[in-house]
Amino acid sequence: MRCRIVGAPVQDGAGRMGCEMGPSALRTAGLREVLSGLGHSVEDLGAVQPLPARRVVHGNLALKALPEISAWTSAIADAAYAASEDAMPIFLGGDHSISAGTVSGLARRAAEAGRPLFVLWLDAHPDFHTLDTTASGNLHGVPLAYASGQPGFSGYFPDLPAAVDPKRICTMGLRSVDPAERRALNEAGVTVHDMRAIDEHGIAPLLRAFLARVSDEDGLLHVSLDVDFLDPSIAPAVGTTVPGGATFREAHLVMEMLSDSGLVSSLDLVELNPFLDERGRTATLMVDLTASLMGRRIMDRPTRSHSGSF
Ligand code: Z70
Ligand code: MN
Ligand code: MN
Ligand code: MN
Repeated sequence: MRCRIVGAPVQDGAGRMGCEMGPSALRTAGLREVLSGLGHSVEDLGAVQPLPARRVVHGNLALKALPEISAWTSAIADAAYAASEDAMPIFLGGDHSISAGTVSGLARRAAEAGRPLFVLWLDAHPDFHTLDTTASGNLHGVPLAYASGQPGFSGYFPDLPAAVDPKRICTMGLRSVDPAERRALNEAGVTVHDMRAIDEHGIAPLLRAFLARVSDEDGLLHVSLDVDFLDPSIAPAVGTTVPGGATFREAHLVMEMLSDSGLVSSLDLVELNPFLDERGRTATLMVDLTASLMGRRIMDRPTRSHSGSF
C-alpha cells in the first residue's frame, strides 16, 4: 500500500490547547517507521497550511474560532482531495474539526471516482452539532454534521462539493451525546452503536455488519479515530476524557478486522493532546492501532480478498 501522511496541526476546535502538537507526537512515536516496517511505501507531505482567516459573524455567540476553523477546513479539504489520488492518506490531527476537511475532501474524491463513501466514526462523541446547536461552541463538535450536509453551514464553512450520505455513516463508542445531536442523528439515519450496544452484542458483530454493507456497495471507507474512543485509563492524552471507553483489546480487534476487510481507503488520527500524555503512551497506542489497521498481526491470517483503495 502507498501511504501519504498529512499533518493537520489544528487546536482551535477543541476546548483547550495542545492538539497542535499531535502530528509531532505521532511522528515521534514512529508512525512512519512502523508503516515502512509493514512493507508500505510512505510519503510524508508535512503540514497543511491554512489561508488567512476571513472575518465571519454568526448568531451563535458561543462559537469559538469560526473564521480559523473555516479556513483550516478549506485547506484540509483540498489536501485530502489531492492526497487521496492513488494512495491511502493518513491525516494527523489536530482536534476533530480537521475531519470537516478530510471527510469533505474525500467525499469529493469518491464522487469523482463514482463510488460511495462510507465513514466509520470511532469516538465517545458523535460530533454531530450544527453551528446553531452547539452550546460549547467548540467546533470539534460539528465535523460529521458538516460533512454529511446538515443545514446551517452555508456561508460559514466552505461549500460542500459532495456530502457523505448520513445513512453510510456508522458511529461506534458513543457515550456522551447532547440532546440536539441525538435528535439529528436519528432524523438523518446515522447508524449508532453506542457503548451499551457494544457491551450487549460485542464490538465484532456490529463492525462486521457495517463492513458487509461497505463491501456490498463496493464502497470506499474512511475511518476517523478520536483518542477518546479509547478508555481514558489506556489513553489519557485527550482533553475530553469520558469513562467507559473501548478497551485495548476491543480497539485492536476493530483495527484488525478493518485490515482484514481490505476496505479502508483513508484514516484520521485525531484529538491527541501530547501535553496531557504520560511519557508518550497515548501517542504510542495510536501508532500501534494504526499498525494493526495496516496489517500487523500476532499470528499469520488468511490473505484479504478485497481492495478498497482509491
Ligand atoms: C460536546 C460539545 C467533542 C470531541 C468533544 C463534545 C464535543 N458534544 N468532540 N471531543 N472530539 O462540546 O459539542
Ligand atoms: Mn471527536
Ligand atoms: Mn470525542
Ligand atoms: Mn474530544
